[in-house]
Amino acid sequence: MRPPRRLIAHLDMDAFYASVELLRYPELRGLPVVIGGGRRHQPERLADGSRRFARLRDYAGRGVITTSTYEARALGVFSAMGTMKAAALAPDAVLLPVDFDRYRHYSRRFKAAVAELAPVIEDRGIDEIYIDLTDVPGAQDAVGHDPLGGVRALALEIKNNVHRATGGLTCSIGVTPNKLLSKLASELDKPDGLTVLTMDDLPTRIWPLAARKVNGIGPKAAARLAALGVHTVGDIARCERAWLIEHFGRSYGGWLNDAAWGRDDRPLATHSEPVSVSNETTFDRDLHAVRDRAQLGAIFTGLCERLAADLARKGVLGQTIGIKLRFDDFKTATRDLTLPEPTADAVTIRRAAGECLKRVDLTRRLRLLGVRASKLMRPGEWAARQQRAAELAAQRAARRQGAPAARPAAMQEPEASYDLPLFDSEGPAR
Ligand code: TTP
Ligand code: MG
Ligand code: MG
Repeated sequence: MRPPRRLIAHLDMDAFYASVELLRYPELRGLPVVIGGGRRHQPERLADGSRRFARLRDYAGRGVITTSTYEARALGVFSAMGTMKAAALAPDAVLLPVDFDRYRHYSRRFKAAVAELAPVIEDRGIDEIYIDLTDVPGAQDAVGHDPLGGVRALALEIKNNVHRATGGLTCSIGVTPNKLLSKLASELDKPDGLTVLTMDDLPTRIWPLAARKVNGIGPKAAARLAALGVHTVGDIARCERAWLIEHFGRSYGGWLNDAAWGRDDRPLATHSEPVSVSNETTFDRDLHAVRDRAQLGAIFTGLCERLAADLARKGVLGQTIGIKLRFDDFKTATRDLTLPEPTADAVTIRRAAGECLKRVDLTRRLRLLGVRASKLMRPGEWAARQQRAAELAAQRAARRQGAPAARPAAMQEPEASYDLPLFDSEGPAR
């Protein structure tokens, strides 16, 4: 049997904050509305039961718009635009204050509605998620002559469930073989869109898009591409991989080539990484730092060894090592120490924890002892950071000498200012 083809969806809510506001102010449907005011722009209840809304023309200040309805977008008003500038474009548009609690509430609701139908979800922020539909029953089925009929029906069902669970919010979904393409596809038919693409659709649907649309091609990279005459995703696809690498470094140049050809095998990140790993023990009887020194020392070392093993099992290093003590009067003390580099080594952890212990008054007897590692990172992450720091230092040194630096081998990478796609620079996810 052939392995199932990957079916990855990206779902993004339509004009999210604005749409949530329209649920409570349905009389604003069809009007240009922008979200970005403060408390003083709260709608006023009039004697006859109707509401009076603030208008953009009344706005004075330096705020920016968080989002706008599609009617306001038609007037040129978009996210991140200065509110005064927006007021010049659409003076009659309704202005509403931001109500994050409400948006978070609806965010939880729509995600729960999706999870009822497809549980493998990567949370990408307040209004978007990736969903792995590969193994959802029916997703691989053909319907009539449509080989993608099953997944199309499933995506529609997800849209309907979101609509129902939120009391009327719409979203747009893109379904493709991977996250990179789905993120692009979900935007193609916004609002209330559903776009299902295969690799065959690459030339017609993806290549005409501006390079900047690709998640991982930021403004700087896009400008540099444009200066080289490369404007669309298709333009990138037509560039030789070696040429891209020559101009953008091995990692970013290679990635550009892969991205333009729709190659991306990143799995969904379905659980958030732990913030810390810890280990603690409560003693059978209270122990004294001096009188029970040997026993305490053994317990302490054992805790550090177990912590090191836990870190290794999770495949992470910790840069901050901390201890926790609880005394016979139930008071708790914590101390921590940040190391010059992260570790998962028992001896290093034991030494750092020992340093922390020296900073605690140990006259009272102890009930509990714990060690914790935080500031966790993957070994590769640390290596990449180190390399990056070295590159930056080399660039700075070169600039000081006023010469274009002879780039050392380790600098076949793009400059730090590029918007690296690998892989968690998807920007502030919304
Ligand atoms: P987006 O999904 O980028 O935008 P949107 O949902 O408003 O509209 P679209 O239909 O195009 O998806 O962002 C989600 C929410 O995040 C948005 O409703 C408001 C907030 N946001 C900001 O606060 N500032 C910003 O610059 C952007 C882009 C969004
Ligand atoms: Mg959105
Ligand atoms: Mg979004």
